[in-house]
Amino acid sequence: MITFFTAKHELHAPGHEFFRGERVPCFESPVRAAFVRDELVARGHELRSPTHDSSLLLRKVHADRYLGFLESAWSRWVERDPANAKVQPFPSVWPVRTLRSDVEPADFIARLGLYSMDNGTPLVAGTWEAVKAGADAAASAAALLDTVAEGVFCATRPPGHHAGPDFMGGYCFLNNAAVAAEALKARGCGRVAILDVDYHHGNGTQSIFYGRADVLFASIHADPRAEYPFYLGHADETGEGPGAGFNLNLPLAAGSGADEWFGALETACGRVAAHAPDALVVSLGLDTYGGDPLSRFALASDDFRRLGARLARLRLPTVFILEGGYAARELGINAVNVLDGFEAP
Ligand code: SP5
Ligand code: ZN
Repeated sequence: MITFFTAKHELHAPGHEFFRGERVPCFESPVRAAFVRDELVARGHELRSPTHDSSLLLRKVHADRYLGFLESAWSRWVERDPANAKVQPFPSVWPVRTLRSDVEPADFIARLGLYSMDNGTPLVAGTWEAVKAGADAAASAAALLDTVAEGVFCATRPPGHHAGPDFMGGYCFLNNAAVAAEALKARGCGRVAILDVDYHHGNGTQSIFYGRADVLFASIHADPRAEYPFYLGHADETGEGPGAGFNLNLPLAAGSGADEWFGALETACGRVAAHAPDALVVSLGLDTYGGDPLSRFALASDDFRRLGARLARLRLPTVFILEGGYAARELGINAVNVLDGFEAP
């Protein structure tokens, strides 16, 4: 499968994150993409550099003031104190209910809190360049789909599906799946479906399209009562206004097995087919793997072939976007198994 890949992802290589208030090494690290790249090359898939600029599409997906903040965040952080060049900034205060988010504070950490849903999304000097390259890959994949290919993969990191209209979170900054969907719309697709199979609910993608009927969002994920992102992803979130009925959440109990997972996949595929989209975007998280260090589903490597084969039966032009998956060594095998299952005769 034609795959967009660029070494620019290496510019986003934070040293640590927080877990239960303690500093721990980052789960979301450059070796993830290296394992995916190596497996793609070993199995004969073609790697290409992004060809399209996503700037205009990003303005459809994200608020201008959020994009402005993100693009200049590192310069502002280091301007505040040159010693910050060696420090990862984290938010420590958030505008929760009753507090105002319409007034942008002057203080950098206060603005970081305004634009973050958690303290688990470290920002470094190269973050903007890396995430912009990921969004460019999503735009490039959509451009190939209508002429050249039935399936295109974006082997990009960091992931994107937790990033909402005006906030980062869950290792995500720019919502690549939403960029791909908007790119497909701009290229003439009347209806698009996004199927999110990451272990975690794609809260950012859901929120971006929650009021829209043209972009269906369907997601299979761990019940947010027990798992990140905790505050979105319940079954009763079905869309609002014109988007009512165009959001489908299929939460499963943490610990669910492959049978339950593939049962939910059938339901999701049925809803996608009923939408009759012109193209499909798959938020391809591989953290449903039994060996994943963050997650509690139990898919085996062969199950990812089965996932790819089931998606192929939808017979839709499909953009695959890499999301989570933290068993780095197996990530390449599992991701490429999906692609090979999709392309198998
Ligand atoms: C894209 C994506 O998969 N983002 C996931 C963000 C999850 N962030 C919360 C991490 C919590 C760490 N839990 C560690 C459990 C170790 N047993
Ligand atoms: Zn995930």
